[in-house]
Amino acid sequence: MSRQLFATFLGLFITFFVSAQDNLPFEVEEITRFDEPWSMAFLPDGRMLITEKKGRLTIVTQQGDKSQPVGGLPNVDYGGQGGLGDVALHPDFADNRLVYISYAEAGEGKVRGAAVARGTLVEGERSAQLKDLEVIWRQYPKVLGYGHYGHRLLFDNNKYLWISSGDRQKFTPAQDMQSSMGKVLRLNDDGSVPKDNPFVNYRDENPFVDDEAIYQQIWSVGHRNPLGMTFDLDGRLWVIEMGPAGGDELNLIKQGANYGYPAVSNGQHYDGRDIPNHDTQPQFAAPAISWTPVISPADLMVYRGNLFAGWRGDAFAAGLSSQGIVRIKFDGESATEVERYGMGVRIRKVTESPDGAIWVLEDERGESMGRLLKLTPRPR
Ligand SMILES: [Ca+2]
Repeated sequence: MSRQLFATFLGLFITFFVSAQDNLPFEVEEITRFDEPWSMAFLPDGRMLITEKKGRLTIVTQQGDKSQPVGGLPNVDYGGQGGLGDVALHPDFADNRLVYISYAEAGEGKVRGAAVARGTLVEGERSAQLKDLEVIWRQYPKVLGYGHYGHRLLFDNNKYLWISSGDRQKFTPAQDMQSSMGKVLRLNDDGSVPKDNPFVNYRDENPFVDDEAIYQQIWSVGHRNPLGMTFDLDGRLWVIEMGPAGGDELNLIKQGANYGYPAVSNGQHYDGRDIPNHDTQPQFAAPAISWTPVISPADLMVYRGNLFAGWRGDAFAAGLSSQGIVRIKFDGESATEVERYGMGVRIRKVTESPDGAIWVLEDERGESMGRLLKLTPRPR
């Protein structure tokens, strides 16, 4: 390409990018940058814990000052979609300093699976570490491949830990009660099983099922790659998942329900094989929203603040292939996409600081490539 042509393209690109940003209803401020950041959680003092897929956990101030990497983390199995994943604080973090992380863990041979560990965040003058790290959950079974770990973490007000567990691109395990793949799980904060989980007594009617430690964890069945989990203001649990070719889904999660994958989907397999649509088999819970073309949802949060007038209670989905943020409005048990904000880059994570600003991580690989952005209302 000639330099002149290149300059023309660059000019067009800048014009497009600047005008696109001008149309956004918020100011976008770059705070700092990371290498493949995956998730973040706000500490009570307003600083953030931020994960990077290669295995780094960092404490970051809202001005962008980074700590040394937090010590005591496990070896993560970095590759494909795997690596260090989510980070969440125990609801009583202010008292117990417990931090939960999810990550891809290598097994014997070439198999691997998601795992969740917790440790106590201990901060010295110049360093911090997760002390007494303890693995409290392992995706079962470990399988070949690098995809669809899921492993989003969420605590509710009753201190239950919710884990979204992807199908690891193996399809049928999402319907198998002897696998934790392709499920939404509910655990106690130490990884044990709550006695009122919906499938605690599953073996009474299914005597061939032998591994009670697995099916008792399950809250809902038939998910593909659920990457976003959030509660709405009324306490309903919503999960957003990547569909196959077409058919990304937002699902209202109900105890014991089956969301159909891979028996039904509004998308089709990547090799072109058809999957029956959701409406052909009403025994499976249908999505509240189904997206074709896909948005590739990587995260979901319900906005609880007041800084953005009129957005309280709305959900925001982070979009990878859609390179933006999707705003969703709820009406009881139904949901509608109301607006989409083009960011020009794959968005991995969207969350909220205690003051109501919206914080975003870009899904970009390479040292200092993925930006941490702070969004605040544009003055009118
Ligand atoms: Ca479904």
